Amino acid sequence: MKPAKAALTGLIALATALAAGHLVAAFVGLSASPYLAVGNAAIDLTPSWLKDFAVTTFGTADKLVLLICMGVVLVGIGIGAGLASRNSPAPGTLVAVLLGFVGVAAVVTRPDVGQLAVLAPVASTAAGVYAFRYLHREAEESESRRGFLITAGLAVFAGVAGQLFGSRTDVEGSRQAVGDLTPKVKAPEIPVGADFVKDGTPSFITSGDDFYRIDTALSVPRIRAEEWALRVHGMVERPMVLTFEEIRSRDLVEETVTLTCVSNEVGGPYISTANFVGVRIGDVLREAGVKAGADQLFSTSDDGFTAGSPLDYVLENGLIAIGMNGEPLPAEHGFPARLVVPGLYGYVSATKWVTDLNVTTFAKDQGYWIPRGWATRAPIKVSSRIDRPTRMGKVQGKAVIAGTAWAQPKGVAKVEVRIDGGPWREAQLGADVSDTTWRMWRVELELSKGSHTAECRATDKSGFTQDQARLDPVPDGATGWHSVTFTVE
Ligand SMILES: Nc1nc2c(c(=O)[nH]1)N[C@H]1C(S)=C(S)[C@@H](COP(=O)(O)O)O[C@H]1N2
Ligand SMILES: [Mo]
Repeated sequence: MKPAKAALTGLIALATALAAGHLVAAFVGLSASPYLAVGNAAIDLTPSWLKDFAVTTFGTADKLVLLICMGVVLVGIGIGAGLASRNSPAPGTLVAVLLGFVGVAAVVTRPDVGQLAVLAPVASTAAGVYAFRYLHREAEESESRRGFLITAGLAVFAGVAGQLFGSRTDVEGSRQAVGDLTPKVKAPEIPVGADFVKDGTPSFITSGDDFYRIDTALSVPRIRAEEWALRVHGMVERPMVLTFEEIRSRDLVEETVTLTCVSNEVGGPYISTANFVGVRIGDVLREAGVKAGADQLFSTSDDGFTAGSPLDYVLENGLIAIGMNGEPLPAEHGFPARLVVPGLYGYVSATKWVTDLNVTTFAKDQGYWIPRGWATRAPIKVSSRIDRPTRMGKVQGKAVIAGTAWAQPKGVAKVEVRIDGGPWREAQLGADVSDTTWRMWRVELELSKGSHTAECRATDKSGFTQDQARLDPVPDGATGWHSVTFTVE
């Protein structure tokens, strides 16, 4: 068999296998699709250093990079298997079966799919083996390309059909049907002068589209509010199951909260602010009746992600949120419901697509990131960031330095700026909105022409000034003063 034909045999068989798996997954749960399941398993198994490298290098595109890398590896395997089978179909068949095992293993270890899910990788393996052996025979017996074209066509059809059926869960329709979420207690209006957008800070409230997104999900969980429920159980007197309607018909409160990711490097972008609407976690837990001895609220997402928060803290702070900026939560940010706890980094508190609240102990249960090297307790550290000038940026005439500072839940009391290691100067602060949100700042300086370095540091309302020592995000959040070098022209 010609090498080109042999390679094509492997490639088309592989595409057929993946497409067949994707099509079956559309009916048993899209995350059972072998490609996505292997990707998700890879994310869960990735050693922390590699994950940190991926996040630092690719930011939130890390998952796209993973899918592309997997694609490249698979194309390599497909071509390799085809070439190895020039004399006999046995090697390619073996490769198909081995890949099938990987798919089955990835799917059965997914926490977010039912028992039927295994049908997807099984169908995938069967289709792969069958297609490969069929194409191999065609290639040996005839010069015609018909068999190849038909198989490739079927693969494309199955893949597209799977994608269409799999995403048919009408999340948008369900969001629309939720309609207005009118809080009984509204968050105070954001006063003018809360941000300095003209000077380069972000706007005080981040829109849903601009809100940073961090999660381990390769495909956004698609859940309709009508089918969703929240289970509250564990060390409680009265376990409960709350439907979406039951939550929304309670007295809703609105809070302006700045969410912060522990992976944020000094000066990094993983921080945003929104008006969240929901019910207080404490109200629900008190109704369930927390038993003595419990110290952790362990929340689980529909996709298996888990987070553990200090129970005493969430009894007083935080929401089971169903709304964001006047609308139901966007799908990427947790629709139908998520937790939002001001003052704790997202990985120990902000579970999106939350379906389960377990009142337990830190000794008994560990959240997703804890065995991966991150701290069990992770209150947000006082920090500040220079937004303008940007690194290596140019400033004409008078220099305005502007940025952001945060110290949830204590609140920011002061931000200082110094130039070229000189004396600290106090910056003008934006209007004080809430201790659970960030605070913008600006300072105007006359600087000589040439290169300068600005540094900033924030002090919280208890008088604590952020640490100068540069620490990495692992294990419990970065520290250090952000510094930016720029040129005055
Ligand atoms: N289900 C789920 N919830 C999650 C995560 C996740 O990976 N899966 N990541 C957490 C982390 S690390 C952060 S910082 C916040 C980010 O919330 P956002 O994407 O709405 O900004 O969500 C938290 N909730
Ligand atoms: Mo995070």
